[in-house]
Amino acid sequence: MDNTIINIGFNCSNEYAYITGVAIASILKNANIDDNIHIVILHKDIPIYKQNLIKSLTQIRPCTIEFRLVDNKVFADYKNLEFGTGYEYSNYRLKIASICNDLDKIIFLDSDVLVMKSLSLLWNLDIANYHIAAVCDFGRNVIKNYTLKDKDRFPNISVNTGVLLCNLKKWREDNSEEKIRESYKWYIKNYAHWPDQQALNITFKNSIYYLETKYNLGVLAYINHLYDDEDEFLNGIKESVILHYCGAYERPWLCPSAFYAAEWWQIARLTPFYEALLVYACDYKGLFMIQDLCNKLVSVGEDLHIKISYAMCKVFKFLPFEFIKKKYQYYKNKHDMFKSIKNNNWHCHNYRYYY
Ligand SMILES: [Mn+2]
Repeated sequence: MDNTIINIGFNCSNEYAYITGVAIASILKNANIDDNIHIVILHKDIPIYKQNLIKSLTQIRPCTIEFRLVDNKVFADYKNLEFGTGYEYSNYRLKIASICNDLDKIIFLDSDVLVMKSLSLLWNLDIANYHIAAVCDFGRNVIKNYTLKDKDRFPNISVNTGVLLCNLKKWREDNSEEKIRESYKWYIKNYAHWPDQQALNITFKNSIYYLETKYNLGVLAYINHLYDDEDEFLNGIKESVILHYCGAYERPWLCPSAFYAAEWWQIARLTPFYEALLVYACDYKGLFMIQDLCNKLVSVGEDLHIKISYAMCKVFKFLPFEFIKKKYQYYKNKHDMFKSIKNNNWHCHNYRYYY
């Protein structure tokens, strides 16, 4: 393995700084001894004292940690309908090729990840002929149905962009940022959800290198039955490289009793902001936030699809076919979960009884 510098990028807000810090601590704790790591954090508002605390994570293991201030004005065209203004930083990854114009390649990660192993194998994959490398999205059928009438604009299998390996040299050669901007503008005119992810899927439709599931494992998505193919997750978790706490709202920093939260807190304990994270988790407002978000999730209308599929499987489950029984169980789980959300019973206090 060569010893080139592994560039790893994050976008981050002041509010998420320590959570991103835990992701960084996990990279450092689990790196190989000869990994040469450079971390770039794109931000707009992280105060110096927090930057210094995050930089002190080099005590876990030597590396370089750099903060780059991004001008929000550059993102005036990227209004995020889903989250509103103030969340522009979630789109910073759409312009990494110009913000990081000194780098030819970068692993770009969401803040809600935990890295379990060295990223050197991921880094050394040959993606010279591709713009991005990413893992298939766990709930790609939901996304596919959501945008069905425009299906030709999207790749056959869409990817989750929480873990990205980007060929920035190719982005610059092909003027990809302009294309991403066009995709984004078209998307938000027609749809609301996941605009940054969808803009990348549209733009790089024919230039995606598909990564193994182990590089982006939606642990909460799995426990909430959001995986289209649960075996995909079960195979990937055996050799997990990156855990991703997406697709659900019981994040480990809000719900320390949730699935795979213990692993996250084990890393959090290595950081100088462990106590700050503890206090944050104790804040009961976190629980209301989860309920609120769950109710919004139901309003997306996904539950209608579940309801119909569940009713159909119920009728046919007596037939002697294993796959129908499997589908029935799958939709029953989902149906029960949505029912529980509707009754407002679904947050981390009863989470452990529920599963
Ligand atoms: Mn995420």
